[in-house]
Amino acid sequence: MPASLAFGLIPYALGVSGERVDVSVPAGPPEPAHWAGTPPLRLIAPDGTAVGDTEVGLAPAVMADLLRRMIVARRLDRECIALQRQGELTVYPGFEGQEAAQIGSAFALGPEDFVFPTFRELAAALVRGVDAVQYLQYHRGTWHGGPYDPRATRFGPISIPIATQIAHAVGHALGQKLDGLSACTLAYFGDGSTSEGDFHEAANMAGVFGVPAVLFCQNNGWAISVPTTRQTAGEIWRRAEGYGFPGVRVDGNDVLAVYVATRDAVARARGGEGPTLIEALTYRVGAHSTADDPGRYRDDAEVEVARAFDPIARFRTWLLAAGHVDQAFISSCEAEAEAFAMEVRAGVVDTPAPPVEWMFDWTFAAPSEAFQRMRREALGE
Ligand SMILES: Cc1ncc(C[n+]2csc(CCOP(=O)(O)OP(=O)(O)O)c2C)c(N)n1
Repeated sequence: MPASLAFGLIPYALGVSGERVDVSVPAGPPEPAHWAGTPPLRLIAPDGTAVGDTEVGLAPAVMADLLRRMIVARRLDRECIALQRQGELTVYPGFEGQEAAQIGSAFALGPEDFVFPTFRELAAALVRGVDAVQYLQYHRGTWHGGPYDPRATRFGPISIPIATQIAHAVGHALGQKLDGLSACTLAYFGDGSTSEGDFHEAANMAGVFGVPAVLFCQNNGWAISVPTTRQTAGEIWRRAEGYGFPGVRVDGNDVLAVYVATRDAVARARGGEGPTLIEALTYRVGAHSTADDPGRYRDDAEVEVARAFDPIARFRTWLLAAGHVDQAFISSCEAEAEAFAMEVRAGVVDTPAPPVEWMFDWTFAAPSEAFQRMRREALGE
């Protein structure tokens, strides 16, 4: 029997003469199923030890700030779920487990770059300086897209129709190129979105026109109840080759690796070298949204496997060991996160319902007579 035939979890196989051959893999937890295949770019291993060059051009204080942002974002995410359960938000899609993918990538952008998000990028929005209370008005149902100013923050409106924002991003990037600007446009999307025609059309156009865009896929293992392993038979990052530009696979739970992959892709875009597709391997620890019950389709054991790859624990371990932070710093981050979550909660709860006429006022530039009649009826005029 060839030595390559291992038996389940038994860390040895039988050699050609029947002797035991050690085929145990290096110590470490089993990876989530959708991480199989090509090893991703990784600088820090799940246990917090460096496995790549962690000199990425960020000062220790800046790296500590990345950890702070992840801690603050996670605490707010959990508060948002509590707010929804208490009836203060209508529905909310959590991002727990995806903090490194979002913060590492958004952090690599400059103020002149532009982001086209899905509905799950609150952590990236915070990096861009979007006001959390304003952002959450979308989920409170008091505004269509969050009253933050996409032009000021260079963070576009939340996009619910999956993959549509990729086409918007590519169009925006093409416009920037035609205007002769040296700026990059980044589109976030999930693994499920890559099965949409919009993804193909946008990626194809990005390649043909060589637009300055980063197509950033957070492969979190699930598209509601469809696992990545049933979403696509190939590896997402490899699709870039078919469109004529580079693809990168990165450990999306390694914030430094995500930062480096995105920074390099942004530099390519700004330098006129065209788009890059990044597949960040991550995991959606929570439900798809507060309207979802993952217990209907996914085994809790799978979530436990993924927890061993937690992005915050990993980076915290490495930063502590490197002497870049101490326990007091982490405690201060947690205290800040708590205070911020309470501040955002108060802001959300205090948000008044908008005037009824708003839903009429900003729908049509030239409202029809029938539409104007509806407006008068709704306002009792
Ligand atoms: C065009 C379109 N089809 C279907 C839906 C319903 N829907 C909402 S989220 C989602 C799955 C998205 O999965 P993925 O792209 O992997 O992103 P994730 O939710 O995991 O962040 C679907 C099918 C939608 N919003 N838009």
